[in-house]
Amino acid sequence: MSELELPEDHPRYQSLLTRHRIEQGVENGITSKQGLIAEGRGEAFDYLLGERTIETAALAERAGAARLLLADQPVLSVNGNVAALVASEIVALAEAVDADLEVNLFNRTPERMEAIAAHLREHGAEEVKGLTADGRIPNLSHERAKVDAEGIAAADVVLVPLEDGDRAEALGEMGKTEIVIDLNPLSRSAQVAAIPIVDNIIRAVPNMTEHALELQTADDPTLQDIVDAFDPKAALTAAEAAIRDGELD
Ligand code: PTJ
Repeated sequence: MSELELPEDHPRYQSLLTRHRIEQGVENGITSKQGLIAEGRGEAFDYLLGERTIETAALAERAGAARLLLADQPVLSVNGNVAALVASEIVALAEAVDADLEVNLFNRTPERMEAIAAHLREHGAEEVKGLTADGRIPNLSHERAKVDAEGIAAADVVLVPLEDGDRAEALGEMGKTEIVIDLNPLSRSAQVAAIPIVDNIIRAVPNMTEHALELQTADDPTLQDIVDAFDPKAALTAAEAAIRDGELD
């Protein structure tokens, strides 16, 4: 079935679309098989959240957009799930905040690196980092430590969607300001983030772009006020409460 054939009036349309994109991602050598498992876990949290952007996530998305606009060298990290789910949307966000895109994989293989970079270019990316791999994240073993010296290694602010907890912690130890998109508010990635966004990436990235476009002409103190007003601990507590106690329609 192609994306166009999915029944838009189906009550679980968004979830069907997401599954379809991830499945295609695996078939096209973009997403890892583990990415399918990660998606299943994310879906369960999203179901309990009511498949909507809760109020604190909306605030996080606005703060995340403001933080990216304030950054000197922002980088958006792209893995196999991100590329399959929101390729054109992440390219649009990179443009809106003037950030670099870097392919950065947990299960790194040259074939997947190339496939994801090509996929992003097909969706409008002009430059894709990650293939040079001349930098390292300290205290991480093997392939998952590889980054570009001019990309994530040099960045001050990094957007890390659906990130493995170990790497999120290691990036934090490098002094990076991390904006994490993760549907699990208890994950280590969300816990170490300066700005944790507990929302589905398919909603979070377009929302951030919308905020970024609206805030593009704002001055630095205005952007800083938006960032300072955001409370990461309160946002995580609210997300956990919504998941545990939320009413399903
Ligand atoms: O492409 P690679 O090799 O870099 O691998 C990517 C995955 C995602 C497989 C890898 O980073 C991984 O194993 O991640 P984890 O540890 O399973 O963490 C993924 C997190 O993302 C989990 O907490 C999920 O709940 C969450 N998640 C899954 N799907 C979504 C999501 N969060 C937001 N939106 C989603 N659609």
